[in-house]
Amino acid sequence: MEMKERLDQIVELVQKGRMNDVNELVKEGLVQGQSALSLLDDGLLKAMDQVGEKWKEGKIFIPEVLIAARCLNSALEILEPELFKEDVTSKGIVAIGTVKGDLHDIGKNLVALMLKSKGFKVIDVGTDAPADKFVEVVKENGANIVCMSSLLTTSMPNFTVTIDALKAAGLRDNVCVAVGGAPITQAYADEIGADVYAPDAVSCAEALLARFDYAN
Ligand code: B1M
Repeated sequence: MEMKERLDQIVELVQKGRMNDVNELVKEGLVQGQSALSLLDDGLLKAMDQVGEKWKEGKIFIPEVLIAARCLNSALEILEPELFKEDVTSKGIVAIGTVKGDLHDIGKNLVALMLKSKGFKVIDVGTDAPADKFVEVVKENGANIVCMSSLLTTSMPNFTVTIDALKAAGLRDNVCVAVGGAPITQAYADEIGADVYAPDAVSCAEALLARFDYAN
């Protein structure tokens, strides 16, 4: 199958929630030398963009969005080892989660994947993660970076709640706080006193690498 045809099929089948078929196409693409980044950007993420648009226009509903998201998360697991081809040495320990009140995990998972591929050790705090869970994970694992994701304007204020909890636990000065998610801006990150804002997974990994790549 041609690469373009495979990508088109992935875009279509993710939207239909055909997880096994999507996984097979992704595996086949990798075997035939298609790049993991192309399968991600031009296939899986393109599909999710279209899902978002259709949902906004009222053409599809939450169950369809959910099954598409499930497909994407499953295919990400297949792509993960391929995105790890670099020589990995730990650059820092990251506690990453989606803040309380928010269940969106695709963006968070992508950021985690990119960070792992750049040599960071990543601990997933999960979704709907309360401030004290972030604090607990930082303490237990000696994390020096906290990445928080929010996709909802209603959950964004929980960045501040988490930063306050880190301060109360005496940990704020020991960790770099990075924030991101569709409604987040640099101005908002500055306003709440975050150290890093990243608009996407790749720039998040690059920004943190620039701060923590002691080896180079
Ligand atoms: Co939700 N949802 N959703 N949803 N959902 C949005 C976000 C929304 C914009 C849709 C819309 O109305 N157009 C809207 C938010 C509006 C707002 O607040 N301004 C919305 C809403 C309203 C809701 C509900 C409230 C709907 C309802 O129930 N009435 C509900 C909330 C549930 C909850 O969380 N408590 C809800 C539910 C859901 C589903 C469960 C159905 C599903 C999530 C499934 C899942 O994640 N497993 C879902 C989805 C899939 C979406 C859309 C369609 C897609 C989000 C996504 O995964 N994008 C979304 C519409 C859209 O964005 N077009 C929408 C792909 C992903 C790769 O991008 O997450 O932006 P993103 O991540 C990027 C960057 O933002 C950045 O890097 C990532 C990769 O480059 N980034 C970070 C993200 N986190 C970062 C952290 C960092 C750095 C960068 O740390 C440093």
